[in-house]
Amino acid sequence: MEQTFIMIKPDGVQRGLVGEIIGRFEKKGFSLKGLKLLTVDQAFAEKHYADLSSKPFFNGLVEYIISGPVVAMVWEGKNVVTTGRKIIGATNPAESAPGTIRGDFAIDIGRNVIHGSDAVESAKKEIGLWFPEGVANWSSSLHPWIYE
Ligand code: RTP
Repeated sequence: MEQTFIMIKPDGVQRGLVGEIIGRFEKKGFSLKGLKLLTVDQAFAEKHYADLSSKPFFNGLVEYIISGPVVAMVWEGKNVVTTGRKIIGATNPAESAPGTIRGDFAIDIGRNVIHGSDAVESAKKEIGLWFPEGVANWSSSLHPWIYE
């Protein structure tokens, strides 16, 4: 089954949105496979966002991600990468639809509350980076009520 990496950014943690965000993924029917609260250092944040290192906002982005604890998660389910991005909403909250996490809880692109992997391959890479110890191996007993 497909997995994605989801991170509640420091602003999401500081604003008390952790329960709300976890609830949205849970209620959709996805399974939580990994979960931890941690503060990352500059080198780690730069590695996570390595693809964006040439962007003008890169330094500010790294500062933002290391500014406080984040919640790192692995969620599993059919099409969870694409559907997770839909639940999160467009990168710029000015364009995120109401009903999405960013559409409901964010205003500025540089404080957009949450990260989600953008493809299955990047999800694998990010899960390996954030969860080198591996993730839980369990299967929800609700599967027959969620999947046809
Ligand atoms: P994320 O990786 O956080 O899920 O976001 P994304 O794929 O939707 O967007 P991406 O282009 O990968 O950008 C990563 C994060 O960088 C910040 N950003 N700031 N100031 C700006 O123009 C700008 N553009 C992007 C955002 O926090 C974005 O989520």
